[in-house]
Amino acid sequence: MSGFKEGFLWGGAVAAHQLEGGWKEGGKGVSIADVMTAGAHGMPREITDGVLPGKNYPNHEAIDFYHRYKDDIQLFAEMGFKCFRTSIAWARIFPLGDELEPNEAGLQFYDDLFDECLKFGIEPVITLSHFEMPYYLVTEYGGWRNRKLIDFFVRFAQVVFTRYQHKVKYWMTFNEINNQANFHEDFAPFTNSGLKYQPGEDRERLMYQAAHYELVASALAVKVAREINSSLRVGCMIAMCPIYPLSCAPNDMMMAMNAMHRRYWFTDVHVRGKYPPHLLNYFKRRGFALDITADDCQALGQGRVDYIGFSYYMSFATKATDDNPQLDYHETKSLVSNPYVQKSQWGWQIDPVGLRYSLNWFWDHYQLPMFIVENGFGAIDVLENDGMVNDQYRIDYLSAHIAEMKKAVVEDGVDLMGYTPWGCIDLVSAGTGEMKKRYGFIYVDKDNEGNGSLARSPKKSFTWFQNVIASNGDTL
Ligand code: P53
Repeated sequence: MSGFKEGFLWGGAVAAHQLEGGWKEGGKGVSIADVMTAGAHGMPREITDGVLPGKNYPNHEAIDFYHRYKDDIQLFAEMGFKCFRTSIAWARIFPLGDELEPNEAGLQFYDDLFDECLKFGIEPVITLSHFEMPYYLVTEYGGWRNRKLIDFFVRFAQVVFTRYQHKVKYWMTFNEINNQANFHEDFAPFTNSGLKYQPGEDRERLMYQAAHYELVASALAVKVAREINSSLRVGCMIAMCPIYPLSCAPNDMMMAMNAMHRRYWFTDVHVRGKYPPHLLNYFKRRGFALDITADDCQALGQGRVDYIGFSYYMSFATKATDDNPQLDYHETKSLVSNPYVQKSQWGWQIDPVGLRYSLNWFWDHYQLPMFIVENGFGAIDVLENDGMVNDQYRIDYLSAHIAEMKKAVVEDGVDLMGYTPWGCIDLVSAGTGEMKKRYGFIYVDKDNEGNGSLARSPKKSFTWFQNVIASNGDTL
């Protein structure tokens, strides 16, 4: 007996822009993912002003799931998936984002996709906004700095909840909404919120304002979902990288606590429906006068989420320094290397125990059911002459994480709904735009430059994960 619930949601996770391709098919509008070039570790993706000639935009074709989803879902079914997490590309449904009427061809595509999943008993788990808002909302409205986005998002949510209510039960609003705690770099503010900064703008204040509008939009979406169909379950989606103190020096401990405050207050608002006092105090200390109305606060209170979806890849560590007497967290300066853990080739710290810690941290704080909707190991795979990828390193990573997840469930008693490893089929990396940072159980023949036949082939981990699911987590 493994200890995982009956009906535990084993599956895999992807996001529309990272695998669909078909960037102009079926009336789809340009999304923010369509204006990001390919980068590499240490070389950020470029965010261009529209789609420019001569640049490599890896998401335009991605792995062509748009045309190949039937074959891919068949492979997921072979692995025994109980669920499949993907996102709805907002720009397929509202190509510009501010239309009053949705695009029927886009809606039809997801009807067909969900039907194909359900045919195999695979339950779709859907993120509404996963780094792919319509680009027009950036150029015309300035992205989520604009309160009008709330209405556009809620309309989108209402349309898809209504349309798919009998096909999709589990939803999430904003993918990794807290990534933008790193507002120092250009990536997360753009992918989370469609923010591009003018010189001299206060990035931090703007991040809090955009996040506030998103949290209100999320809460209103939760409310709308309940009105449409009370059996729908809507969660938040948090990027969980727990932040440890580098030592037991008291100031290191304080620094770690402050860092956790800055990265995870988003969860407080989603779950408790109000801002934590530490953050309101921080706004005061920094002199941030934000546009937060009484109606907003009421909406937050009425749209509390049903569960906590989160991704877990790595833990972080931090320490106090003399030049930071207030122990304020700065995501690009305050993080230090943890000497007790290994790193991936992209510098991500490998820490299975951190997953058990994270599950307990969420459980202590919120006592809501949890869903691990991403976890995985981005690595360079080698296709052998016999067509096999011997990705034992991926099996080692995932089995160590599942073992810790099991301890959290069996020994610690957390309430866990499911586990969907990231990039169950190789896809375009969000962070770098590379193909060679692979996560899949299924290899896709395509390289960073866009060459390859796009043929699919199961890796060694495919059979391994099949056995994990078949044994409900007993056979690791
Ligand atoms: P890639 C940063 C830290 C943790 C998760 O990431 C992150 C990021 C952003 O790169 O993103 C999530 O592809 C995200 C997925 C993404 C996946 O993790 O950079 O939800 O879209 O692909 C893995 O290796």
